[in-house]
Amino acid sequence: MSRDVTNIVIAGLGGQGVIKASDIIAEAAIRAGFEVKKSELHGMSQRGGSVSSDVRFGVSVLSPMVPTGEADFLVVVDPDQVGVNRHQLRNGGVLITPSVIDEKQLTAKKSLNIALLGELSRHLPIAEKEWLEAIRTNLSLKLQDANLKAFALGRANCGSALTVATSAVRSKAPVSTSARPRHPASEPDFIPIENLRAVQLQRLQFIARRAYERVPLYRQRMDGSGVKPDDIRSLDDITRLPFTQKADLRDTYPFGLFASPLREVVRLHASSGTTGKPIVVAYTREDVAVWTNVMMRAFASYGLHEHDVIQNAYGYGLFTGGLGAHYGAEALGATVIPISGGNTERQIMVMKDFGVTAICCTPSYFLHLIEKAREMGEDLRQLSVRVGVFGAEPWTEGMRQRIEAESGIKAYDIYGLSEIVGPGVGAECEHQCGLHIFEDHFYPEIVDPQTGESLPDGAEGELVFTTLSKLAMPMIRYRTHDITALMAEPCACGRTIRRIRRISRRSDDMLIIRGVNVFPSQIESALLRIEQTLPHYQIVLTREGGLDQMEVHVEVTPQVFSDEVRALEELHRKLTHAIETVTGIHIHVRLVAPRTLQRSEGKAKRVLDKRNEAPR
Ligand code: DLL
Repeated sequence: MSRDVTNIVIAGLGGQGVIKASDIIAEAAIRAGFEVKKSELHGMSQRGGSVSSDVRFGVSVLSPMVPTGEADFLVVVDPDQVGVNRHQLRNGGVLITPSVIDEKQLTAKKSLNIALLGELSRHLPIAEKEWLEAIRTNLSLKLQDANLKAFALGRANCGSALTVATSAVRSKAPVSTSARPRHPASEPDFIPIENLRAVQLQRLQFIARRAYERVPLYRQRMDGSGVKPDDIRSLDDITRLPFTQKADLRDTYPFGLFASPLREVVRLHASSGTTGKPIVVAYTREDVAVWTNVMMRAFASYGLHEHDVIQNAYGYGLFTGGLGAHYGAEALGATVIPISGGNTERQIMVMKDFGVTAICCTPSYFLHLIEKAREMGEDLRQLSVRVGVFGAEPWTEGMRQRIEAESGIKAYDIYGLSEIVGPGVGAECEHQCGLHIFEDHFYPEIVDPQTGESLPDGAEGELVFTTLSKLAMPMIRYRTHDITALMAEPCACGRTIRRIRRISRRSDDMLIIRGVNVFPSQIESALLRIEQTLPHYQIVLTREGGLDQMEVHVEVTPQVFSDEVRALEELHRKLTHAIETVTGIHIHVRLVAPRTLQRSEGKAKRVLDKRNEAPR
């Protein structure tokens, strides 16, 4: 975030004048010639619940929301609200609480908010006369006198505000066992749980209201199930909101779920559906900023930093992978090579000549890169590349081990989907044990894929997300079809944001073969246990005499392929046995020569379904 912008968060309870104070800051800054953006989060303000407001000013300000951990000033009107808001403050930021004011000197207790503004005003490049004018314009005549006095009291204070080191602020966070120093971009991942839950609730209430007020489909759904945004009083109330499905995006194609007018939308992406029209997703400038922030946090959790050279081989274009990773890597300060997918020989050349230290692409494409490098006489283990950022498709632990052994890099998982933001919804940390969800922006739930009922932590089910801050296209309880479980137990890295287990399958990639449920990931993990195979495979489905048949095509290593028939037969037997054992059905294995199966530059196509083609 540019230091040319000043970030202020003001927080308190309903009735304490938080919003009024933020209006005054905004007006004073406008009078001083700055561009100002402001956003508000109401808890149950009428009932004395928490309220906070962000004010940002500078020469040019893009987003109204202060990113978590980036507030230069945190002004808290109610001392009890310090704890839940401290995570907002950047390292070295200034905390202003009622303790800086001698309240006995206030002529009206209600003017505490304005006294705190007096203290704040001493730190800001805005002349006193602008403040006084802003107070006069925002308050009725009868309140002006007491408040102008309160302002003067705060302004006369001398140096009592606290400059806070973030490490002190976060003293409640579990101590990280990791030896690696924490990257500053990762700070929001470590916020105390109770603060995180408070932020989530405020954002959930905000987004439920925005969706209800601006998107007809959400309003109809909520009205239909008898729930109003005001009914969301706790995070558990999220289950009262209706689900959203991919079909809703198709039915409202192209822009029907947008909550912002097109003039506020700065980017569109689209995800090609399996049938017909793509689904379209939209971002305001603020949404792009959030996306950049979570992608930067993902890179930071892999141990990357500004000295890294990142080759971004995710496709640039309507696919979210390319631009999503690009913006995050740039924000980290790394050197980004926007090579996009394809032209594999050039990828190897660039990796070698540009001293690449990290690469982003699908795991299947990386396997292809390893293979191509070998053909070109290069060994990736000898190059400087040490980190892979792999996602966009399911891959197994076995696949990770193969990749790491054959390339010498650390292969990290990254998860995301266009509907929620793109890549950067979740990412592994150095422990490679589940993906941390950036849940300050994307609220995860696990539900039973059949009944939609909520499932407890640890239970496997379908992942559902609610976007907590996306303005252009809020997603309320979006059914991802991705199958996983929430891991609520603390991670050794100390991050407080929860993890999900690696996603090995989707509820809709289940193949039903003669009544038995089979998943491609089962086949992948079985064949990766057998040494003489390459991790390239394809599942071909056919129908013979009305019965489904499954054939698994597996590439074998060049050595085996040139071996005598007996060795091939032995391998064939081992593979058939391994796959039949995990799937429980009779299958055919076909061993194929190295490099016969088609390679993909993006997501691999693991299943070729020919069941509806003319009979063989
Ligand atoms: O694939 C976004 C992305 C780009 C993620 C680059 C990671 C890296 P979609 O094209 O909309 O978006 O596809 C989303 O891909 O619902 C999952 O089924 C699958 N998927 C994505 N990441 C993973 C992963 C991008 N790490 C769909 N593991 C999701 C397993 C994944 N499946």
